[in-house]
Amino acid sequence: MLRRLHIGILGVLLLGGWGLEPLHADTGQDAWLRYASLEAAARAQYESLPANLVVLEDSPLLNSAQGEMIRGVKGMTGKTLLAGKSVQERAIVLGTLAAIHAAAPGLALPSALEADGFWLVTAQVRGFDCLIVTSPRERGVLYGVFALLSKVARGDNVAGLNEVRQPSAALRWVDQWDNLNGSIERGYAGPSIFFEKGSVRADLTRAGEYARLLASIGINGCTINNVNADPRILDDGFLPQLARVADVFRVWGVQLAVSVDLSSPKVLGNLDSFDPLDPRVIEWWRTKVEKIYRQIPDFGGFVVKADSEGRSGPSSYGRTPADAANVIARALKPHGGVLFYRAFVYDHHLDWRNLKNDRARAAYDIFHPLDGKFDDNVIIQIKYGPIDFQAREPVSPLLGGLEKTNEGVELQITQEYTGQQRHLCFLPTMWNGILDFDLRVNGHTTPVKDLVAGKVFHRPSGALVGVANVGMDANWLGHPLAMANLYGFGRLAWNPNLSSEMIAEEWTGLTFGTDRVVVKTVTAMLLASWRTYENYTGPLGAQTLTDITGSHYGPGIESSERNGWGQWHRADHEGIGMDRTVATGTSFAGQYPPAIRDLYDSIQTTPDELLLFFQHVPYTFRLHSGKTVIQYIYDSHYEGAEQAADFVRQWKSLEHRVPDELYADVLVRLEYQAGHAIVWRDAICNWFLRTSGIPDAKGRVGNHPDRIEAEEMHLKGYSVMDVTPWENASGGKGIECVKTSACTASFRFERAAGIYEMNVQYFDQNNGESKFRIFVGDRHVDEWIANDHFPATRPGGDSSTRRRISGLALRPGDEIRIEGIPDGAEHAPLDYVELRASTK
Ligand code: GCV
Repeated sequence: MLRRLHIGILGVLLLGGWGLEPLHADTGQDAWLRYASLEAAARAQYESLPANLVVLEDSPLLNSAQGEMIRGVKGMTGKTLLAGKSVQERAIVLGTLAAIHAAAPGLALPSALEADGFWLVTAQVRGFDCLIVTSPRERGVLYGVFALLSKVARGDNVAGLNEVRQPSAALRWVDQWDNLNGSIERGYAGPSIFFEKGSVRADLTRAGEYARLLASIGINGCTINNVNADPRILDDGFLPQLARVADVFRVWGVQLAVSVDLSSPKVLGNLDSFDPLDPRVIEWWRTKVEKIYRQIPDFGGFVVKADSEGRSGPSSYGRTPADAANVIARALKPHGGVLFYRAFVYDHHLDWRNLKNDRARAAYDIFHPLDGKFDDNVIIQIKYGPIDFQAREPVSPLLGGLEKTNEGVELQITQEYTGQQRHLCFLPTMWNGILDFDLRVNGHTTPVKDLVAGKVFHRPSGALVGVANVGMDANWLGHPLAMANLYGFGRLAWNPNLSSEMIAEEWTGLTFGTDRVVVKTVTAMLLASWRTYENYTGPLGAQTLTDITGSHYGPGIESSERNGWGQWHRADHEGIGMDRTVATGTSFAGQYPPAIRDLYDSIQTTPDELLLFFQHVPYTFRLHSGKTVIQYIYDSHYEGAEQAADFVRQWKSLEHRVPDELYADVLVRLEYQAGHAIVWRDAICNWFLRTSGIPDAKGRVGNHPDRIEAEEMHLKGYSVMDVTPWENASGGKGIECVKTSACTASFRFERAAGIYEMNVQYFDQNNGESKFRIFVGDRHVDEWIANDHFPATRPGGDSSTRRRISGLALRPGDEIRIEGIPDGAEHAPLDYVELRASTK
């Protein structure tokens, strides 16, 4: 999390000097359910809403629906609805179809409404004009209430409503990767809301609030623990704790599920085997599941990660994933539970020297031959791409490779490879492309959204699963704008036909209110952000060129190469890309239905954005755009960094239009992102320049006239260090203060007198809190403590960050001095200083 406010001298003056009323504090806890008071004009149109609320049945879920309706209307209009049990006058009426039918027998109900779907309609009940929210099930009524409130919050007309909404897929789940000790794998927003020190938290308030948020976007299941599952989750003693979570979920219609480890019968059950076909193992699963349902009657089911990244699996006994999945699914079946078996199964010890090896092939190679062998309550959970949540991947061919098996797509809300919630990256834009992608199975129109809804092959189940990883941070995901991804996932899981534009606008309106300038600006930023992130990180489908074996955060271009993990881009001095064609490559392209295979198999037809995923080409290869690959790499990285800088400018236009704390919080993050985009840009451009030997036609790469390298300054106490990999520091080097308690680095300013912006590029590790002080001559102009939390214990691309000092008056001959005071293992490391004449 970024917790320091980078507000330079001018920034401080501006913030303090505007004299406008600060907008009220907003921690982000209520997310898109703020129910903020509507402006007078917007409120006027809801004057005619009935003053009464009738809930026809009594149940915990309908109580939630009732409470939500009252809370929402009160917050937005100031009116308190009068609750009742029967219609005596005009009312908002909530009830299942059966109850509505009993209350208004003459009303023709929509026949096609299923399960979680709902109907919002204005109709007469007992002779009174009512606004009815109904569904076959109570959960659908709750969804209807949220939909109605969302309309009001966004100023939609609710007079004369007649709207049926039906979810596309039956199962719309989120997975949390929470560990029992309270940490979260790939979580970027504080500790778990479910677990603490090996147990379920005593206080589950946040878990309940999370369930409410999930319900508001139609999510009906949540797996609360890491797919790298701790077997103790199934310990008999743990089940009552799980039941407590189920209790806080139930009132919001969210079913509890857990990830399980396949070796549990052995590790936990003291058997000498976990062979899925061993009768004792079968019995163990049966008994365990029975015990769960005795305590949690509406338990959702299990998620299994097996034979993957070191997890135990059926291969230990020569069994297939179908053998393993069915045994557990049969235990769940009598209780109505489902089993998600993840297709993320691959060998991470591949021989990288063998050019035919390809991790991308694994899911299809393993699961396609098993099509039809899985029981009906098994869903194969397939990551959207064949690798692993990269910023750009083709759609997994397995999504088109199962006709007699249920399947679900797994999307990643937590931004593991897309900036870890320090960078703005709105993912529904990418998800639209995935869900709309037509795999042409059997030569027909078969978009992913229909395949995963089970519509194409008339499967009993279909699913969209999002890995969410919210944490205890008040605003759930760390970056205030990251919640657009959770919201967007839920909306797309319900209706995959929604466009990212619609989602962005909806979310912005709900989160920030209806100020058109705010909605327009934030929506534009969100919509540009995924492509921007891709631009300054990984080009042309080469995948995110990040530190694959470590943090998955900053640049780490060669980390993917010469190891068994198989995320290779195979860049050398001549060219780049994985040859995955049928004729000369790994044949991965051949896993797609013919029309798509042909598209990706030919270098002429492979879309530019995926070129390097499918083809190995020389740097001089010309894209469809006419640009060479190498020039595209340079240009896209410069464009990306420029776009990231533009987010700062766009956000600044919203000062005093969004709450002050939120404004400042987002600004800090966007400024950091703009700086980190430069770190990415330079690392990648410099690496490709050195590797290819081909200069940037625009002369930018390697030329930084405004930069003063720290290693070239006058050093007192500081020593020069090599940074590895070299491309993650300007010039491959930085300076560190190792031997003394304080060091200085100084240089003379020799440019024209004027007002300058100075960026100090330094490294902020998480194993110390160094202090920096800046002087111009005797003038103390700034100081700060390097106490951000980046995933780094040494200087490099993960820890590289910048401090901006604006409005700095400089004259030729001035001495600029940086004083570094090390702390712990962080040696006040510095990379460079950049001075730009201020445009103001
Ligand atoms: C939970 C990637 C992530 C792992 C994750 C794994 C998975 O490899 O880096 O943290 O494990 O995917 O999806 O199982």
